[in-house]
Amino acid sequence: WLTATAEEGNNRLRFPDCGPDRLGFYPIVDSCAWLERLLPLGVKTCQLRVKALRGQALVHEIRRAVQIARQSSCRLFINDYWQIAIDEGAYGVHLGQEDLQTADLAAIAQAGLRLGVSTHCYWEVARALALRPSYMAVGPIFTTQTKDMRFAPQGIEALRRWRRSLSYPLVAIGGIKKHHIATLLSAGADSLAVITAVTEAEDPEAETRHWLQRVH
Ligand code: TZP
Ligand code: MG
Repeated sequence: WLTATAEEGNNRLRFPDCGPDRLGFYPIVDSCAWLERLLPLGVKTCQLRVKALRGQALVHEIRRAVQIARQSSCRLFINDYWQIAIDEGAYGVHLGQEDLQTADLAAIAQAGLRLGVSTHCYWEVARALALRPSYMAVGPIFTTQTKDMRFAPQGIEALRRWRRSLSYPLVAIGGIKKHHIATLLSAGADSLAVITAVTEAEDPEAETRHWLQRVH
């Protein structure tokens, strides 16, 4: 499978890059209501990660998310639902390793959507590399309660190591809080992706402003 993917990657598939600006602060949210709160503050990279909707409700949510993101010139990545992301003209798609086995990667590339890929260990990075994605997410950097993880935290050292050998934009994810910002940026992260740091903050707007000032 890896060989087939590599051939596709080398001969055919081309995922656009994410432009000259670093992806920077990258909140991951589960609804348009969150996008409406955060994007007007100046968030320029975001992910819609919906787990609770199906059918038409899901399509409508993604459609509206794409519109909201366009109004704020925000690079919106849709988690998992690559076909709806294509149909609705999203900026990009974010896929986990399991999704890579079923998603139509050629269709995503042909539609001109960016591809972000989750990686949790050496082998997953190797597999992702064959696809030449628009960015690679590396995680979990720290322990996270947000997602059931069968992988141990990789720590800052892993990020530093990947930075030395990879020229891809690297998105650090997993258990990241404000006090990690400086260390992760100096370890070479181009972007810091967070869920609970923002969604469970006492004042998510103030929290977002803080992250935006420090991560870009
Ligand atoms: N992928 C790796 S860790 C993670 C995902 C989706 C969860 C990140 O959430 P939090 O709350 O920022 O740890
Ligand atoms: Mg997935």
